Amino acid sequence: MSPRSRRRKHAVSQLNLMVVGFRSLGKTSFIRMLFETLAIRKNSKEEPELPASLFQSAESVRDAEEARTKELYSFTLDIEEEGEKISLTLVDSPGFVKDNELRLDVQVTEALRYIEAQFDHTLAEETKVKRNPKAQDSQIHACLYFIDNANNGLTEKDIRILKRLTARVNVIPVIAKADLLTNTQLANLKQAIKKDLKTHEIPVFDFPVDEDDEVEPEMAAEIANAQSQVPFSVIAPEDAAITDPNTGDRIRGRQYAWGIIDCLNPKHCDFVVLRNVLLSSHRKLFKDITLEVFYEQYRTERLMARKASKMITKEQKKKLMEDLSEI
Ligand SMILES: Nc1nc2c(ncn2[C@@H]2O[C@H](COP(=O)(O)OP(=O)(O)OP(=O)(O)O)[C@@H](O)[C@H]2O)c(=O)[nH]1
Ligand SMILES: [Mg+2]
Repeated sequence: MSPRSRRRKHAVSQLNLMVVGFRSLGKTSFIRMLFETLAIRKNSKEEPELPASLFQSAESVRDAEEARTKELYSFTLDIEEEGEKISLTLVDSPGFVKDNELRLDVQVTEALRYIEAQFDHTLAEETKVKRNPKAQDSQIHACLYFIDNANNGLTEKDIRILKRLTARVNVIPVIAKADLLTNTQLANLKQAIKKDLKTHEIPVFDFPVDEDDEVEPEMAAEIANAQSQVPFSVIAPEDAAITDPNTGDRIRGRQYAWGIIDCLNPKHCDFVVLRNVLLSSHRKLFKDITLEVFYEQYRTERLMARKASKMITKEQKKKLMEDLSEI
């Protein structure tokens, strides 16, 4: 093995994911479920500092207020996915409020500011004379937008938020708490959301298929399957220990009088498909689009703004000189 390929084999890929959406839709529960299914690398040098919310579900906290995510937080895990080493950062954010337009706008701006601040890190690194080759990529590569399944599609507020988010980040729409919907209701809601996205020309991540790229048939089928599931439905498990009555195995799910939901069963929800899209099949594409489209766009805007402010100063300076000469 050449040193180069050995280096590549050990290379760690950075992936940064964020969740946003209105209050109490299951964002933190989703992060907890994702965390529970990850293969954490034991050889990592330092133990990651993990938030308490990962070990205590909202169901087990009596006070609903206590369970609410109060501020944006992130944590990083060294994981291994299909033989690849990934440094995964998950960013959880406070739920948007529905009944205060002004506050909602501020909250969306805060989420966007966080995303832009990560671009600023790259920008600062790029402009350094001596760049750090080990600089971390903190850009948000994909953002899951949680949609309330109580509505018949996207609301006016969803549309407004999505328009702002899709200008800065790969957005993946998600229907949370899909256990509350029947099959028909879920199918109808998915259709309605797809239609709303199209009508309002909201460019959420759309699983592009590169015609020139030689994709293996198995992979092409996987991509087509993932694309057909958008918006992805997810169900978070309850805390109770549930065992499969046939095999006795532990199930991450929800138990009802009439049966058991297995959150990891693709027939019950799209969690496994979504997880694969995020961590494996589309990981590189998310990163490429973030750097080549969203970062480039942000960088251009920043440079133009800088140039404009310089021009204003020049003009102002000229006017000042003229004013002075008139005295
Ligand atoms: N039925 C059902 N309940 C869920 C599901 N996911 C989460 N919940 C419940 O919904 C409530 C809110 O869950 P959280 O994960 O705290 O929601 P959140 O979006 O992080 O809430 P905020 O941080 O306040 O915005 C809790 O009582 C969860 O147990 C689900 O898939 N199905
Ligand atoms: Mg939360």
